[in-house]
Formats: sequence, structure tokens, C-alpha cells
Amino acid sequence: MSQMKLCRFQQGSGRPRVGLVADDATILDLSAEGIDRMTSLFEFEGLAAQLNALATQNLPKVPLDSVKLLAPIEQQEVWAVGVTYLRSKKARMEESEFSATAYDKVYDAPRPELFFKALAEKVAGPGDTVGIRRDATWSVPEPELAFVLNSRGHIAGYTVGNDMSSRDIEGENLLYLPQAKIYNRSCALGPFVTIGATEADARSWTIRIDIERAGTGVFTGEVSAGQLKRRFTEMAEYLFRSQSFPHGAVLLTGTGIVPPDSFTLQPGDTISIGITGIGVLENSVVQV
Ligand code: DO4
Ligand code: MG
Repeated sequence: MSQMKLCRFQQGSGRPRVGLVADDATILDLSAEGIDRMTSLFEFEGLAAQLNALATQNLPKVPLDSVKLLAPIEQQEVWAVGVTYLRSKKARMEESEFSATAYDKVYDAPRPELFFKALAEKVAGPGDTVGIRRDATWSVPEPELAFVLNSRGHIAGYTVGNDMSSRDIEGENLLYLPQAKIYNRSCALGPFVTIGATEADARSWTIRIDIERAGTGVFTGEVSAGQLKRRFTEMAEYLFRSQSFPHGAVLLTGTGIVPPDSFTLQPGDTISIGITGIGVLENSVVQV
């Protein structure tokens, strides 16, 4: 059974619909089957098999270049895990002498760092703008593999995430983390949700980022998702401890790519984050 990709899309000012990716240029409109929301699909444990079966039906075909892809999220909260790659631990320890011990400890501790990131309605989708704070001097994207979790805390699929961050604010004092992480347009997700991939499949994927300024590349980085320190079920299980998510949740799993300290994003930059096995999420930067 092959992996399948789902998306949310809109044609003109029409209502958001759910699509099944047929090939690089075509999606199948699942609203013809009465499927209008992704969240309910994520509750099926055998979803990949059902989507494989649906792909053989005569569903209406929609050219991908005729739609606007939307962030693949409906009512879920977005949360994030931090310091899950060695590169992230090193960068945070260097950014702040004050907080170095905390980052060092959390990398090895059984309990992961988990933080709230965004409400669904605040998430930017493919082609939307992402924000850098006007009171920050050091802003970076964080390209991350994101779990799409159902209400039972099971991984229903994977998408591409950007955990936009203000490193000067985070570095000044650990207690400023929510301000460094949660502000307008600080989270982007998309373009697709890959269904039917195991942890081993996802660990074989490569995460890549390319940042361009006025058409010229200013930063490129790559990491294997296999370098993620924590097991996938462990991260999901901690999020769902003593906390329920009736609509499920999206969990960003941490960054393994950190631009050099001399780099900060500027308005107008374009950020492309690709994860093999999912797709490429592109956004341009605005000041918020
Ligand atoms: O505690 C700082 C944030 C860590 C983070 O977002 C990451 O490692 O990706
Ligand atoms: Mg992060």
C-alpha cells in the first residue's frame, strides 16, 4: 500500500475543500465523496488503505495550478518540541550563557520541552507570508517535521512546519520564550499531509531549507530527520499527558538546522522548506 498525500485547497473565493494528491499536477476533490474536513479523516486508523481505495474511484480532477493550497489544519492547536537535535542544543547554549544549563539538561532529560505554538486560525499556509517581530533583531525560520495527531494522540500523518523564532528575545531570558515563539504569522504549515508513512520511513527523509533575498540564495541547510533524538511516540505521548485534544493537534518536532549567528531574516526574504516524502512549503517574510 502506497503513501498518500492530502491537502486543503480553495478555488477562487469558494469554500475550503479537501483534496487527495493524484500526481504533481492534479488533486482529486474529496468533497465529491462528502468529505469536507480533514480532521475526521485523521480519526481512521486504516486511513492510507481507504485513501488508496478512494484514488481508484472516478473523483473530479482539479489542476493543482488552479487552486490556492491552504494550511492543512482546521481546529487543531499547534504545539512544538524543542532541543531535539544536537545542532539545536548547541545553538541555544551558545546564544545564552544564562539559559545554557536548561538547554543542556532538557536534551537528555526524559521529559521533553513542549511549548504551545499557535491556534489553527493563526497558521500561515503555502504562499502566505510569515512574520518577523518588529522588536526583534535576530529572526530565523526553524524548518521542522510536523506530526498531525488525531484525538487519541496517534500520528495520522506528517507535514512540513516552520517554527519562526526571535533568537535575541529567546536568548535574553528563557522566560521570554513565548514572546520569541508566539506572535502574528509565526507558524507556517503545508503544503501536504503524508499518510501511511511509518517512523522508519519518516526518519529516512531529508529536511532542507533555502532562503533567498532579492533572488539570491543567502542560506541553505539540510539535515536528516533520522537525527531526531526522541522517538516519535514518546513526543506524542508527552503532549497528550493530562491534556486532551478533541480535534487532535499538530506537533512540530524541533529544528536540526540553524543558520549562522550572523544571519537574520529580512522583510521580502523567501523561505522554502522541503521534506522529501512530503513537499515544499514556501513563504515570504513580512515584519509584524
Ligand atoms: O527552547 C527553545 C526552542 C527550541 C526549538 O524550537 C527547537 O529546538 O526547534
Ligand atoms: Mg523549533
